[in-house]
Amino acid sequence: MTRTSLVGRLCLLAAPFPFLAALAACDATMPTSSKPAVAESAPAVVVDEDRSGPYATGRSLSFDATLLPLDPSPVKEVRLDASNRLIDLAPGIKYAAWTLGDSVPGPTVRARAGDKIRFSMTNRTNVTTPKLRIAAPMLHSMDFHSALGSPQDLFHSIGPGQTISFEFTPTYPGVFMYHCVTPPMVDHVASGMYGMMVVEPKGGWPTKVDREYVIIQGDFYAKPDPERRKADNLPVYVLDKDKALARTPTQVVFNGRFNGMVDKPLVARPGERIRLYVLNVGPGSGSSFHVVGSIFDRVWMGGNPANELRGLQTVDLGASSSAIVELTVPEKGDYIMVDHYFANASLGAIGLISVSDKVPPLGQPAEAPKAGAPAAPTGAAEPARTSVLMATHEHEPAGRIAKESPKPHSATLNDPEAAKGRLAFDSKCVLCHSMGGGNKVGPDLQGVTHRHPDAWLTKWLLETEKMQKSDPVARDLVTKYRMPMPNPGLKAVEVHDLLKYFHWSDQREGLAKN
Ligand code: HEC
Ligand SMILES: [Cu+2]
Repeated sequence: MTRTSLVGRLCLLAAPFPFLAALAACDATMPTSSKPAVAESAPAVVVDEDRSGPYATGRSLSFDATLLPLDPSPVKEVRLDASNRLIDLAPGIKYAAWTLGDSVPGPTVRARAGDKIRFSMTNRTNVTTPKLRIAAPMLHSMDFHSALGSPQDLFHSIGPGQTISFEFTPTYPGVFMYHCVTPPMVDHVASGMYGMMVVEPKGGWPTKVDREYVIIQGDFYAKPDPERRKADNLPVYVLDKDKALARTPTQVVFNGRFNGMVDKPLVARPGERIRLYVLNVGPGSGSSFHVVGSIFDRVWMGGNPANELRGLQTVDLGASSSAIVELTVPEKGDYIMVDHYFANASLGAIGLISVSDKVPPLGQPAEAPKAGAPAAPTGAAEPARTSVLMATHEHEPAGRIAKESPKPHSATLNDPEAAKGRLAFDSKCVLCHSMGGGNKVGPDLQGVTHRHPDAWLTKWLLETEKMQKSDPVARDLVTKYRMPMPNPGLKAVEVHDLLKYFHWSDQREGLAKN
């Protein structure tokens, strides 16, 4: 009982967009133009059909930073539905995201030049689910940068309860963005409606690597919900349009999470060669992608091996620009992936490649997956894939590598002030302090409320230099830790929130011991 309407008819005014010549017998990196243009594919079809079931399906999809191997089938069914979903953008920040495929970023599509992509999308933005979704019914669409065709036809907007389907055949290899293209575009992209499509050359990549990962950088502009809605007792955040237009992000993140891959590092073994598929979505920030401790042996701009550069320290990526970078990680250590526009790194664009002998060798699945452990990197068979899928979809708290105690972090924190304090701690203090994970540059702050009264802590955080000179307890600490803590530059209210967080953490610790 579906009414079919050919969207193409609505777009008669749109000038026909000639298709470029397409592949068949083409060189690995370029579609050949020696063949006549391919026939235009059938116009997109829109039907009034409100489908249920999973929001993202297809054997070519990866739901995590780990890029799964190519699915050999020459026809790829891809379904990515438009949805609204609260995501854990940063500690204490439940952001009301708009998505394609129900995650930010959407799942990564992997195909080969010449494959047929059979795409469909249902607009499911009228669904409310307690704690997870706040309905925000509106038009959405899908624009694959890897597709050639009339935008007015393929990338047509559909309303809630409608389904659009179209087919296309990617011709150029590369790392392409997909996104919602419904106006105002800045709202839809800044709210999370984007993802990556990887198109391999016909003959595969010219180099061999041990592991493949996806890094998608995007910026967020969050403000507290004017309607003061809550989820899991935490305040909901929504798009701050003024900030988006001014290009002053509140978070800049890899793969949809503030400091995402610090919590849950990518993994490799010493000496391995890694291929990173890097996309900077924007929409407001550039990215100067760098990996501390390594050099990009090869860089393919746009992800096309025809555009090869060698021995680079960074790749500079504007909005919707991409690259494949290959690097080796010579010895064990934590290699830091960072946007070298450090303001962006401080807003969350940072992650780790954790290199150690403990990582299972290739082709050997990880032993019994420990709770929260990073998923088996390559060659993962079907079960691993499902678990990756579920982990991403339910937005479980990311597991930490065991060197830091996960206890206080994975617990729910109901007091919003304490939650803000934890957010401040995670962004401004974790470089030098842990909470229960042992001393770093500065002391472990677990138990700090038992060591100092609140008045002392407040003074320490606001007038750090003065205390280091005049207060005997502070002087002893400086002597012991051999480096004066820099004044963290906090406002009184931030100090208040931090103390709330410290008390919460110490109370929990007390409970755990009794
Ligand atoms: C660049 C490193 C660095 C950063 C960043 C930093 N600290 Fe410190 N912190 C230290 C060091 C080192 C000490 C030990 C005293 C000293 O040497 O000044 C210290 C001491 C402390 C103490 C006293 C701890 C005790 O056990 O007596 C507190 C409390 C503290 N820091 C809180 C914070 C908070 C909160 C933040 C974030 C807003 C922060 N620090 C950021 C380095 C740092
Ligand atoms: Cu949209």
